[in-house]
Amino acid sequence: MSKPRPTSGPFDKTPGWLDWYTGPSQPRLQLPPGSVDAHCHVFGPGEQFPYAPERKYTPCDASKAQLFALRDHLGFARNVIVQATCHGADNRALVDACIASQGRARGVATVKRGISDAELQALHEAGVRGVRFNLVKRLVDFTPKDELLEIAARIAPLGWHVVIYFEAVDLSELWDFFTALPTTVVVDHMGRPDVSLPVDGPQFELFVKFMRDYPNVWSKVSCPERLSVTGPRALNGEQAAYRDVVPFARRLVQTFPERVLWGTDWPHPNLKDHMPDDGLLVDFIAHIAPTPGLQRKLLVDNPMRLYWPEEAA
Ligand code: 0GY
Repeated sequence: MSKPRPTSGPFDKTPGWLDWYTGPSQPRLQLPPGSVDAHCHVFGPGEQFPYAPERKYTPCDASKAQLFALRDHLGFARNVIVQATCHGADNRALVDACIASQGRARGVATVKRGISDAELQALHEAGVRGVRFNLVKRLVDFTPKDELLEIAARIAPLGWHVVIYFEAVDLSELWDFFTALPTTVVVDHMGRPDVSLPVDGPQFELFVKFMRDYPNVWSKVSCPERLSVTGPRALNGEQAAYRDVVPFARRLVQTFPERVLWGTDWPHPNLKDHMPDDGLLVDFIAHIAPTPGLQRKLLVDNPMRLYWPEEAA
């Protein structure tokens, strides 16, 4: 059962905001030891880490302590915390969470072209290993591509990568920009395919081609709750949730087993229809990565190689 969650400080939640799920179930899927939740966020708390003036939504608070409690409950060992647009390019909440994790969280930040080398170095020391270019028009104002390419060139020598978030219909237009990036490139949520279209149709084939032709491109096979059209939802013990998303995610996991990542996306910004039970979301993994070997790559080997290479096997 979910109960209303507050936003602290001088903020009011966006009307209709869905709060993260209270009391997630214990996953039935036994995660491999050392599993990484490679896509999640912290929100505020607003009174300590104010939301950015340019934000397109105001969430309920979702603190580092709440994130770490979920990590432990679900059976993950580590987190990759991704800067959410409600914090703009102010990475203080992310940095605070990474430092507090004592090495159990890495970060993906949002930076502007004016950032200094010393600021980049401080982010690195806190645990940041990538920057996020969010190109979803409802979430951010437009940033010129030359500015993003300049940022990519600045972060490449640090060994960082670029995380890109975009809608499937925009991939062809963004192709030349994406393929010019000099680093590993990690796509959020499979590039948001329309899962009511065929998994072997032109839209998803273009995404598969992107990964096939560019070995530096990885994908998160996350967010079935965002992509699903026909469900069923991960609620009330449902063990076969989001069936319409399974063929898409499974295709990527089986075709590119070394370049896929998975994350909860907790606390699930901007969901409109329902808030999933995070324990059941973990159970979804068994459908898209059906063998222990694939699960180990998806949840341990791949994220460790990207975010903790000094510890990777
Ligand atoms: C996600 C998805 C969304 C939001 C953001 O940074 C963000 O605000 O990424 C979304 O609204 O689809 O990955 O958290």
